[in-house]
Amino acid sequence: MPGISSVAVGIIGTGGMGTRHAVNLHAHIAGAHVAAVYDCDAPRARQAAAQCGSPLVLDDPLALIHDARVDAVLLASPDATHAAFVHECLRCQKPVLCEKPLATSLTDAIDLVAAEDAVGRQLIAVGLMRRFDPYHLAVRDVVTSGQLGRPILYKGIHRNASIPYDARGAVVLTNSAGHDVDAVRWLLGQEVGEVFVRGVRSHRLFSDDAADLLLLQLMLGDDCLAALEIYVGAEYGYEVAVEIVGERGTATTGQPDHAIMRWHGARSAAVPQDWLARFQTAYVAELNAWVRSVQTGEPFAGANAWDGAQALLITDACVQSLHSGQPVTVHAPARPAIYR
Ligand code: ISE
Repeated sequence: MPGISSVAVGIIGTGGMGTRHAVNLHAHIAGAHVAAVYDCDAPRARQAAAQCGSPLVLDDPLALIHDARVDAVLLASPDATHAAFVHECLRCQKPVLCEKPLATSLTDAIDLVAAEDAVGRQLIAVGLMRRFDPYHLAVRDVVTSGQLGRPILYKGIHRNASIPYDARGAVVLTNSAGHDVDAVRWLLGQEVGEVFVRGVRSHRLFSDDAADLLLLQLMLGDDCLAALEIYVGAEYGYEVAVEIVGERGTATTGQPDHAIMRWHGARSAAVPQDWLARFQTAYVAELNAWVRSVQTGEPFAGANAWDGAQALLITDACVQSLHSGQPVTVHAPARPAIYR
């Protein structure tokens, strides 16, 4: 779509994340506007529309994808619907920003990569927004500058205040840990070769099969480790942090700046309660980069379908490890030319 002055975006799914994207697009992104929205809950779609310039409210997601008034699609519907909608976007060759995960099964993700490869150019962007977070970008700059020497350990924490879905380990891995394994690949510039995962339920009142606190141990090449805590029932708030240990030093994501308050004999700082608050800057930067890529026809600077599929390849191995109690080897397939 090179030359287009304002990209008409159709949004599928206007829950918390979709509405945040709609409002961000409307309020913060030059060169794009919300042209249409769809949600299976029509009043919710109308509510979102009222907050982003009163675009069309459509009652069929496939009609939205095919609508000639929509140039590009932003997908924030439930995870299980992603693969089918992305396929539809590829069929009519429309750029799509799909919230993570790209799909809920590895097979579906591999099919999407093959379908995009057959189209011959990148149309799929995946919403792995940590790649646009200023704190993560600062760490990446230090790592790629070589000042720390060779990275030898990635330590990550990822805590959610409450569980937004069922707390079984497989869902936690696909829906939440996908961010972490993507951040490992992106920050270290290396592929994961082996995973080992343990999980427990954090609260005894959770069902017996809950595993909302997971420890992931990853091996990258022969000489680099990653240790990830994924804890989605943390109650006190939402936190994501990373420390990279190199041969000669470390780099850590500073926490977002909040006022330190001294009051009633205590010193405290607020903790964000969810990802919408913690990653607002990243969501806006991600949208900006996506809109520019649609306007210029250049590949998106964030995660592409290949990255989305790699996240599923690794979390799929993590599910196997969690269930078997054994380390699992990850075999990365050859990367198609359009992603090189
Ligand atoms: C949620 O879907 C997100 O994308 C958040 O960034 C993540 O922290 C959370 O665990 C997911 O459920």
